[in-house]
Amino acid sequence: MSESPRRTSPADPAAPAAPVVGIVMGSDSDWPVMREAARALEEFGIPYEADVVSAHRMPDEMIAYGQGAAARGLRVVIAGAGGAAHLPGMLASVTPLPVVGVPVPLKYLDGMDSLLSIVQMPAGVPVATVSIGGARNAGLLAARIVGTGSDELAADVREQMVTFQADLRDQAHAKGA
Ligand code: RP5
Repeated sequence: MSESPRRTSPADPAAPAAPVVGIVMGSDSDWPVMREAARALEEFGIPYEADVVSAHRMPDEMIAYGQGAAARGLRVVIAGAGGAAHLPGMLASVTPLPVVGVPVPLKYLDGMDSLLSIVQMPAGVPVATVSIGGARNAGLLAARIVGTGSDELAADVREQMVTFQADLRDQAHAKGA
């Protein structure tokens, strides 16, 4: 793979802002899907971090990531995985933060296995699941969650979201014209 998810998004590389969204995935191979979440956050200027934290291959690191996420200043976790996709649900069980799950489609079963693994959570352990391969919406949902805050970043995201939605409306009108 030419690209790796191991990176953050400093708006100003000289003074990197602390990430408020954590993007994690089960494998490097999920990055081509998951980078759309990163791109959405970049559009809104939201600092994020991205890394591989596999529920099955790195269980201790995965638990440590979930347990430490809020204390490190993250406000949302976006977790993507394919197949027996336990990462989002396991993270949701150990963090008080909202977790957005992205079902990553693999070679077999068209991502239905990933979707059902992520969406069928027991009551009490919620994961906000987006569509199969829907990492862009995961990024946009995380942006909206960040936008519920009371700080400057949140106000800025809310303002941008209004413009973003107006653009969507204009594009829909243009298509209908
Ligand atoms: C899952 O297994 C990962 O999230 C990935 O979608 C899938 C395949 O992983 P690799 O074999 O490509 O590393 O845990």
